[in-house]
Amino acid sequence: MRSKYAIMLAPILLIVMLLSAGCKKELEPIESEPDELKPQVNFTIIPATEKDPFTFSFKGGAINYKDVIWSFGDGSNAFGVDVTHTFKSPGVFKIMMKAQNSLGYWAQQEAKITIKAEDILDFSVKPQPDGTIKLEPELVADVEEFSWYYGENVNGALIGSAPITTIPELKDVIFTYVTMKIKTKEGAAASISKIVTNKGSLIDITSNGIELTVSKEGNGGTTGAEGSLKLVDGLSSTKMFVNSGYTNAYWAQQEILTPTVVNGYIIISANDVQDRDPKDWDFLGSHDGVTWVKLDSRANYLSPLRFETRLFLFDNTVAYRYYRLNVKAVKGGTTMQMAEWRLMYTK
Ligand SMILES: [Ca+2]
Repeated sequence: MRSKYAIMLAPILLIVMLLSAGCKKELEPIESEPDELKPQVNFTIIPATEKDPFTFSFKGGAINYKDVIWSFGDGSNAFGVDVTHTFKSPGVFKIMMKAQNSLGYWAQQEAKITIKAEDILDFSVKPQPDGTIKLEPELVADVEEFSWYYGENVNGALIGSAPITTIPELKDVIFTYVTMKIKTKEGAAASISKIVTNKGSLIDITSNGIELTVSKEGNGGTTGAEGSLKLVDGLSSTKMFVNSGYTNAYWAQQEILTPTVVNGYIIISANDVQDRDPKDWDFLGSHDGVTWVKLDSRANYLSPLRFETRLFLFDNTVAYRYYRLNVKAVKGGTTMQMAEWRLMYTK
């Protein structure tokens, strides 16, 4: 019996190290070998079906145990070796299987499940000939309930609950957020939001990998607290600030690694001093960074609002590699600032 225990100890210790989990119960030092062999566990995760992306089967392997408890990282538990669980929302969940014998010895294994809303649901934005905008789900999951909202989440005004829905042409605003929420037969819910325009949904290209160059660097240099990279960092709370010597001849340029059709851009005003805002500018495209085509032009475009997101759309069907914002005048003075400048296209 002694030799058998010694033989069994080696693999058990290995499992303890691998799983950081096996353990003997505390406060009760065991002088002699246990009467019962220590538990071992392992499990595999099997997604239910593509139509039900929230449900998983957990096939456990356990020996030398009395009880098995699972925790799914969403506040719920289950008992038994083989279990099935439906998560109620997207998220990152830590799964843990723990087996315990009658002496209090236990072993456990952990794993992680990630459920992303964007992998499960999407919707298309289709402008109609009469100006209205059709919203149509594109789904992987079987869905029982739909709801559509204005805004970046489900707290906005309810648009409707039909699978395919239509909103009026945008007249007072150039863009609006729309959120689609779905609920599955198993009771799981998820939502996804898009920026909607009269030309389709708005896609931000700036985050896809661009190289920024500027004719005059911002405060503190490229990576400074108010340097040029703050123009494209995705944060309206940070700004590029040319703190002296703005001479009505500033440009910023984005090189897109894969030439892409751009038919819009966003400028977000900075936190303070409206005089520093661009007032007159051109937006240009180029294949080679040498010869430029003017795609959009704005004059006397001013807003007293701070941190304001302004979207400018224009017609373009050519995929350029370079896009440039050529600021020809600020509201006043010799300094200039912008919180963000982002390239967009609609689809
Ligand atoms: Ca910024």
